This record gives sequence, structure tokens and C-alpha cells, in this order.
Amino acid sequence: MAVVNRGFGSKGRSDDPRLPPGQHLTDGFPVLSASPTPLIPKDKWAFTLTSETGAQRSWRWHELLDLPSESVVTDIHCVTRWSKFDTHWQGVSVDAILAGVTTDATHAMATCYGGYTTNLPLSELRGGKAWIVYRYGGEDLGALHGGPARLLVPQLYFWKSAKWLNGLRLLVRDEPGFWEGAGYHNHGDPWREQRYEFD
Ligand SMILES: Nc1nc2c(c(=O)[nH]1)N[C@H]1C(S)=C(S)[C@@H](COP(=O)(O)O)O[C@H]1N2
Ligand SMILES: [Mo]
Repeated sequence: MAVVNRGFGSKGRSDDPRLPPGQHLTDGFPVLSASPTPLIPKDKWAFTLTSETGAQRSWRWHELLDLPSESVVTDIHCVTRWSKFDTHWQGVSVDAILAGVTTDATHAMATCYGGYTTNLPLSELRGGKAWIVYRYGGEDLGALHGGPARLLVPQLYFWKSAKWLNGLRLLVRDEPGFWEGAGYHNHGDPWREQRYEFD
């Protein structure tokens, strides 16, 4: 008689309802970076919110840690077709960063040490849907995976989860980020298979 463990069996098969179309499950945690890994000491780290008028507010590392932190367990989906279930993160909700900010912006550009950018509608960043995370799997987030801190926007393809995050620039008119300007989909919803520009 076969022994079927919960979390083994059919989990991650292509008919698994947790897998978006065209994805397969990975046990590892692949590293995908378009550039060399920047090494940013925490005492040199800063995150800057820039409004559409150019007004800026920055948080140093200890100020980020002073904001209320949340634990997040979520599935992630890379456009190169791997998905990973139940990843464990800790960080600050983007809502905490945007609290008290009055803006006409509809979108934001995430900016990074190293120069990567990715654009998102503010509606995907607010309402408990996005975090600035600094711990993964119970440990400080390693540099390969975007430490000291990265964006986590799990409802979109993982290229939207900018590693080595150093800011959000609020936009009244949407602009393409790095991959969005190179033929990838502007929005990137894995459930609608928005991989490439014309999907
Ligand atoms: N700054 C930066 N962030 C980035 C990337 C990158 O090249 N640079 N790659 C993106 C892509 S395509 C993916 S799939 C995920 C990969 O995150 P991981 O390396 O932790 O798996 O980071 C995203 N964030
Ligand atoms: Mo990716």
C-alpha cells in the first residue's frame, strides 16, 4: 500500500489548482538576476519614497526595522515557469510606507541598487498585497535573493518583486521598467499568463 504524505502526492502537478497555467513546481530557490549582485551594508542602506512632485522621504535601515513587521507565507511564480509554494517572508507592508501619503499617482516605479526597475499599479502595492521584506525562511534575506531588502508582490510574476530595493517613485503616468520595456508584459498576472507584451 502506498503511503501518501500531505504536501507530496499530487502537489505541484500541472493540474494543481495552486499552480498558475504553464508553471511547474520547484523545490529549490532559483536565483535570477539581470546584473551582478550588489553588496549593500545595512548601515549604508536607505529606502526613498519619491512623490510625483519630487518630494522625498527616506528610511534608514533601523527606521525600516522600527516599522511594524508582518510574516507572510505565500506562493511565488517566475515567468521562466517555476513556482514555489509556501515561501516564508518577514517585512514591512508597503501600506506602512504609504500611510499618510496623499497622492494623485496611479503607478509606482520600484528602484534598486544596481539600477533595475519595475513598474506596478499602486493598487497592486496597497491593501496588504505587497511588502518590503528583509527575512526569508527565518533568516536575514541573503544578497543573492535581494537582501538587505526586496519588494515582495506575490500576486504578480516574480520579476515585479524587485531585489535590492532602494525606493519607490510615485507616477501619475505609467512608465515601463527594465523588463517591461524589453518585451515583457506591463502587468504580469500569472493567473492570466501575462508573460509577454502581447499576451
Ligand atoms: N534588482 C533586481 N530585482 C529583480 C531581478 C533583477 O535582475 N534585479 N530579477 C527579477 C526576476 S526576473 C525574478 S524571477 C526574481 C528572482 O528572485 P530570486 O533571485 O530571489 O529568485 O527577482 C526579480 N527581481
Ligand atoms: Mo523572473
